[in-house]
Amino acid sequence: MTAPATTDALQARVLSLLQSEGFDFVGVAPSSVLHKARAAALAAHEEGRLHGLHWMTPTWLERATDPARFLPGARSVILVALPCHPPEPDRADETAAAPTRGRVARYAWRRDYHRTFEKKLRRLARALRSELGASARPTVDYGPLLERPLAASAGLGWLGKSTMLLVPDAGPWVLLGAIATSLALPPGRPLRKSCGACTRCLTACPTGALAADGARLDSRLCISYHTIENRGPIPRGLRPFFGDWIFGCDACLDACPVGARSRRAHPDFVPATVEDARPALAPLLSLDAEAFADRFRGRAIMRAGRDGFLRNVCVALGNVGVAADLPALLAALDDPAPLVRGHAAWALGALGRRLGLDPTPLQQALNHSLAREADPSARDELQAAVAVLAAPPGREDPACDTPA
Ligand code: B12
Ligand code: SF4
Ligand code: SF4
Repeated sequence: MTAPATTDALQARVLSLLQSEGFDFVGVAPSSVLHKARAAALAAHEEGRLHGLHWMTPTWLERATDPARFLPGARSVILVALPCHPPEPDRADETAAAPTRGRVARYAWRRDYHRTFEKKLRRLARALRSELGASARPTVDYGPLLERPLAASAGLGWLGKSTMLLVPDAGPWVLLGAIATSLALPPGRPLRKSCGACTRCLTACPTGALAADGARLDSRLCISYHTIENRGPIPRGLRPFFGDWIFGCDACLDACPVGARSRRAHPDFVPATVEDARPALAPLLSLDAEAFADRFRGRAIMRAGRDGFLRNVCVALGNVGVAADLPALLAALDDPAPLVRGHAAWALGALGRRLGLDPTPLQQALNHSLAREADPSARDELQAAVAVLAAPPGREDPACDTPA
């Protein structure tokens, strides 16, 4: 098959293909190198703001800002977005005996968005190849393509101070995908919009991960980075600022006035029950690897891995747990993963102190674990927790008072 004769006819055909896959938000970026985004990304790398994202090397960032290296012969990049701002599910258990619940970022409430996009993008790429005789390569998230600056260049939205792409009417509540193609499609125009004087996301960020002048994020301080990508311990000084977030963080999105009233979400992203969005925390600590996979298969939460996720649950319990959560945390001192044992120890120290509990039985349990603990990092956590419980009332734990 060959492409339609005129650019208008080609554009109309591509648009109709995109719409048939349910993409309401679409735009086309030229395939030229994103020089400004490249410079910004290389500076972020140089300054350590991409800490822990090991694949994002300078070479990767250079490729990710050059669509012609992503797809040789690329002349356009089609950007697509799906809305992801589902309403909170009903809480049926708002009683005194309600379990302590954690919070999952909205994008991960239900089906892994990579899967939703992949299916649609693969079908589209196939149609571009077979029907229009073009070459086409899709991606969602993993790249190498920097999707936000490309989407901004396509006029799909603008880059907010939170670093999120803000789409008119939908705000930051969209997820992105892209298809680079050899088709010469008419590019969109960048929107002439900005955040103006607003700084709500900057103030709302619990850890100060966003630079005060906006548009720069430091992964070392970001709850989303630590709860999703970090495979090791969460820095102790940061933990108290995580609140009840157990996977991702939406604080800078929730604060954004742009698109705040829109409650649109692709059906794949709508939670079935409160457990998808705000799971009861204590029962999660008893999941072994198989039970974790059974419960979260097909969801983005798998990315944290069982040990990383249970680590996050411990931190949340330390921050928002109640006395009824103590048995689950005490049992987690025997978890097979040192990462989980260490964070359970921290949570017991934080919880005991916050609730003003008698420290003696907690210290006994921690010391009992310490006597048989061989892992150096878990030993350090146990010792720190014993010390926190021993500190005189009112004295702040020196390891827990600043985010940095
Ligand atoms: C790595 C990554 C992360 C890292 C961010 C690390 C960091 N320091 O930036 C972590 C794990 C923390 C993260 C968190 C989140 N992420 Co993320 N993440 C990505 C990923 C894979 C790469 C983005 C990235 O870091 N690039 C490097 C930085 C430097 O570039 P950038 O932010 O892409 O682009 C900036 C520069 O180009 C610069 N820039 C561009 N032009 C110019 C011009 C000038 C003059 C200047 C000064 C700067 C400049 O501004 C851009 C925006 O900040 C993208 C997918 C992709 N392939 O693009 C998803 C993506 C950005 N993430 C996404 C989402 C949903 C999230 C979370 C909301 C998830 C959550 N709820 O927990 C949070 C939001 C945090 C936030 N405020 O951004 C979506 C964003 C959708 C949107 N509407 O913007 C993406 C696009 C995934 C997707 N396919 O939908 N993420
Ligand atoms: S995701 Fe959370 S921690 Fe990260 S920048 Fe946004 S508000 Fe801050
Ligand atoms: S909260 Fe305000 S400053 Fe932050 S991204 Fe939204 S509009 Fe921009």
